[in-house]
Amino acid sequence: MRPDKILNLLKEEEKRQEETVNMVASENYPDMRILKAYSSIISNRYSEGYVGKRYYAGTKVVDKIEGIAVDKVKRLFGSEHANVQPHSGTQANMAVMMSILKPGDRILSMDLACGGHISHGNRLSIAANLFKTMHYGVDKKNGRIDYEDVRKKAIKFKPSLIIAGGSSYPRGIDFKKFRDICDETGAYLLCDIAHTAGLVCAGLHQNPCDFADFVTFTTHKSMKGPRGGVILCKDKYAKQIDRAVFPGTQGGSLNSNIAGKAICFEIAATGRFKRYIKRVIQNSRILCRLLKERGVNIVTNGSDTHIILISLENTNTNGHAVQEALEKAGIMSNKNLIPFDKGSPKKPSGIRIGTLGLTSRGFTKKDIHRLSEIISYAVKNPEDEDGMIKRKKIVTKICKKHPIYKRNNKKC
Ligand code: DSN
Repeated sequence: MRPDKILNLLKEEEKRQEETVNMVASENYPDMRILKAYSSIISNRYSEGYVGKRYYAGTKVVDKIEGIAVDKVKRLFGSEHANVQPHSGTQANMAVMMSILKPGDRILSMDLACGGHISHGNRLSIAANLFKTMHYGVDKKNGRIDYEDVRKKAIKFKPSLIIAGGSSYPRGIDFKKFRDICDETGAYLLCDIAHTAGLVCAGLHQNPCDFADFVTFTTHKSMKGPRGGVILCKDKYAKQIDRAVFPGTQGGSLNSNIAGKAICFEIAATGRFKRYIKRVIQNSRILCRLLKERGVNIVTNGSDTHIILISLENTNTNGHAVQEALEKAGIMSNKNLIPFDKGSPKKPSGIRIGTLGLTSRGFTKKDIHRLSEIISYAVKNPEDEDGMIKRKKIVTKICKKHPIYKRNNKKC
């Protein structure tokens, strides 16, 4: 194989991204300057260790970049300490667990089907081999976290760590209530804001740094940055967190990602970013309303974030079939479990969509209106291949109006 083959495939992917709508709730388009930093020569360097304490020579510039990233993210969230080296959100969560728990300790976290995350001690994660996990769920009537149930489970299970947050919970989370439960039961509190970190920066979600012992997040979702994870914590945990990341659970840091993170944190502090997040939430609410008007069921009956979880319960289809139908129309989404799902992870009863990417591209209300027609058609007629292919023309036309990178990503 010639290396050109891969470069050509990258061009093919660029075309695919430009011509389709990415409604995967965990993905976004970073600023071009971030992409540039991300694929730069700084990735040639090893820099194991931390700023001023490296195991390699020639890390003067790397130190400056990581120092800027750490300072900026601390200021952004009002945190005492930050570690910007985790390669991903899962790595960040693992490092927090390894920093404070011993094998056999207990974790209380949100059930995956109710919106949690695999890395929160789900039976499929490595954490499940080391720690005992109990999950809390949501209220069957409204799909929202039942804080009294979390409290009762914490009193009974006596966990060392309680985790708030996840990857498909569409509503805001009351971290203060989690803090109170942790104080009552003596547990550490980890808030995983992988999805909502950008909303926190924009002041449109409660800031967990006011309540949590540890906060983890990823930089590539609502933060609109490079792929990667971050851990925030109080100074008193700084040493053990840093040790748990390197050398505990990771080797050399990805300097190019850290350079991208530094730019991402700079942008996230601007008024333009705040306005972008506001539009993300507005678009999510508009889309929820339009889908409901077209008879589509939404878990929790709406959203406070960019995440919309469509329920296919009581229909004769499943998330896999709808995901495939939407892809034929040029809309990317992902099948997802919903609370109390009777299906399986491969054929769950939900489909998760989000408004981060389309808002970055500047989709208008009219565009969202058209998308709502296509999504509701796919939910009701996933087998109609011709119908979906016909609708792809509409999607391609909308996409052409809103290129991702042609304007140097000047528009947020
Ligand atoms: N895979 C991410 C998501 O889709 O939310 C979480 O790790």
